[in-house]
Amino acid sequence: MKLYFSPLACSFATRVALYEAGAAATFVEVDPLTKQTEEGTDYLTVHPLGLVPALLIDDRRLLTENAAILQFVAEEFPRAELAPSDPWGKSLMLQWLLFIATELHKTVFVPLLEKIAGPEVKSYALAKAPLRLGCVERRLADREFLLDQFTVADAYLCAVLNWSAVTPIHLERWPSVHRYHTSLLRRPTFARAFGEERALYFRELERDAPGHP
Ligand SMILES: N[C@@H](CCC(=O)N[C@@H](CS)C(=O)NCC(=O)O)C(=O)O
Repeated sequence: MKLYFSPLACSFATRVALYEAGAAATFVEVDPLTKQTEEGTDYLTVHPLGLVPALLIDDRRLLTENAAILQFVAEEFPRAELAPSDPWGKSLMLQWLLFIATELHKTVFVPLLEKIAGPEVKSYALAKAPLRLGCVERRLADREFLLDQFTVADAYLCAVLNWSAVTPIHLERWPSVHRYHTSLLRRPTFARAFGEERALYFRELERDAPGHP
């Protein structure tokens, strides 16, 4: 399997899921600005939207959309127990994956991170944060993970919460969310993925800085 990723993007969740699963995978960096892969190819020929993650499963199958990829990894490696096995638990995990994707990732964080989004767009996104993070706060008040066990939804939520460091979202305002995020980053697979991608992220910033040849 080959994961196309950009450092500390939402593909961070897939990397963590692959580490948790003990999957044999290679990782190909995509520059989000130029859409060039580290292999020297144009990523738009892999994924027409140029978005990460994309998971090349074999020479016939390419999966896109983080929620779908995360579910695939959980199903493909059942012994890692990265998802519940009962219908209710599976549906709850899907509920959280979709909530994270649509209500947090795309509604709140993308506009805050997007360089071309103007102040009105950013205020709109910021105004959406308290209700949504409040939901997560209540969910996590008396539990370690989103569900009764660690799942790939936790990997996705962590990837999104990581972005609070570079946005005006201060997680301390939601103490259970803050505790959860801090504790996930201590988990060995997360710590490994974070350390690896953080180094690549700083290289990416340097490479894409204005004036850099
Ligand atoms: N719907 C996609 C969205 C993925 C997405 O937004 N990826 C971001 C990184 S977190 C990206 O590749 N952005 C580059 C761009 O917008 O050109 C999914 O859930 O996988």
